[in-house]
Amino acid sequence: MPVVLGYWGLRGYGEPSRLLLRYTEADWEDAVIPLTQEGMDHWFKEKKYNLGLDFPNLPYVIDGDIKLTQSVAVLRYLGRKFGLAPSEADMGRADVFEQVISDLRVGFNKMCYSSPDKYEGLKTEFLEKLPKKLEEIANFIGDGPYAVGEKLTYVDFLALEYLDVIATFTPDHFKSGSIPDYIQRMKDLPALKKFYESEDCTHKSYYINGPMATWNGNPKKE
Ligand SMILES: N[C@@H](CCC(=O)N[C@@H](CS)C(=O)NCC(=O)O)C(=O)O
Repeated sequence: MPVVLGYWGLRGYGEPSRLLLRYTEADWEDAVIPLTQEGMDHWFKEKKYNLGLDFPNLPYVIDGDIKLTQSVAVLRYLGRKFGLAPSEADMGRADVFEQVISDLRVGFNKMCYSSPDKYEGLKTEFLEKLPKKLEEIANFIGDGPYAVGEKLTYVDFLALEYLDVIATFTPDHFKSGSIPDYIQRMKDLPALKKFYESEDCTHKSYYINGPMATWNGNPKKE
């Protein structure tokens, strides 16, 4: 039975797990819930409470009897399953990095999902604080090649996606240095390269955030 990953037809909080699964080339099902009225009704009225999830939400992963939600818990589970967990010695640094990248995305989303009247103020604040945060992340990654050193781990898929999203929002902050090198190194991993370069790469059509967000990353508008 393939691993099933359920999430909306957008990048959002589900994409790091999708990237990890694409990297493994495992047998997995991308259970996409379309962003249509029908898709949303189907999720909220029929599916959400009938999958046996303890805390019904999106994204979810179902792997046989294992049924999990919470995007980072899902990603960690997949990391352990596919040999992408950090070593015991690197676990502390991986945990810190995971939280740093998650905080960055939460702050970014607060701005993106703010009402249009608050958006510009929050954007100015976000962009003012960003260089320091990126400098710390760049120093942490250093020459890598991966976030916690030689071994590729699940936190790299979180960082790849969330840094790439912020680079889409503000490309000027990602012109050179160890972060763009790191993003490119990840994108060049064979299975990921195939995905990013494919004709039907979902990043060419998927919104980054929900369409209702003030900044939703609609690729057709970028
Ligand atoms: N902390 C949760 C947040 C999950 C969440 O907010 N999911 C949103 C999309 S990003 C959703 O639409 N969930 C579907 C629902 O509420 O049924 C996580 O990281 O997974």
